[in-house]
Amino acid sequence: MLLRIDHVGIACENLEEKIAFYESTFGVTVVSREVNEEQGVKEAMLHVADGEGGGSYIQLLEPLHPDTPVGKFLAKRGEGLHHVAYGVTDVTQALQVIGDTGVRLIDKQPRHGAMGSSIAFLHPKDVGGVLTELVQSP
Ligand code: CMX
Ligand code: CO
Repeated sequence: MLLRIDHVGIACENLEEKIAFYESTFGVTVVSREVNEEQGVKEAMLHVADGEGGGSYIQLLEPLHPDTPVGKFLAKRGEGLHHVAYGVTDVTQALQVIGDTGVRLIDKQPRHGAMGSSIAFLHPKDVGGVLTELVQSP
């Protein structure tokens, strides 16, 4: 069902500072910057590699407000790895199959993600403490 690791989501206090760090330390480049009001983030995608069904990326996330998923995460845990996102062919179908196993779906249907993708989250408490995102590339 999983095609590849689409991205790792990293929570940070200052997006521009973290972009500069990743670019100078790892030689990766930003391919997309977006504000996603629905997810409460200002974000950048940095390209790492190409894979089956799409690329793989580092997603840097700065909260738009304290009362958002990433804002709450920063207040509780500080900067660091926020979620892992797997590429799938069909998010709606993957949600159905995974939901049937009893894992709680944060999103019952796909939402809009970075770069025109469709995304959905699985509850970290049912995935061994890992907030997990499914991504269908456009
Ligand atoms: N990874 C692992 N565990 C996490 C977590 C994370 N990122 N965020 C929260 N948790 C844990 C908390 O530690 C807490 O555990 P305890 O009860 O043991 O303390 C529990 O989940 C509940 O956490 P909370 O702080 O009360 O937060 P909420 O329940 O309000 O929200 C969650 C948690 C996962 C439902 C919410 O963050 C969410 O809906 N996330 C999905 C959307 C999202 O993250 N969007 C931003 C990224 C957008 C993108 O990638 O494009
Ligand atoms: Co993500």
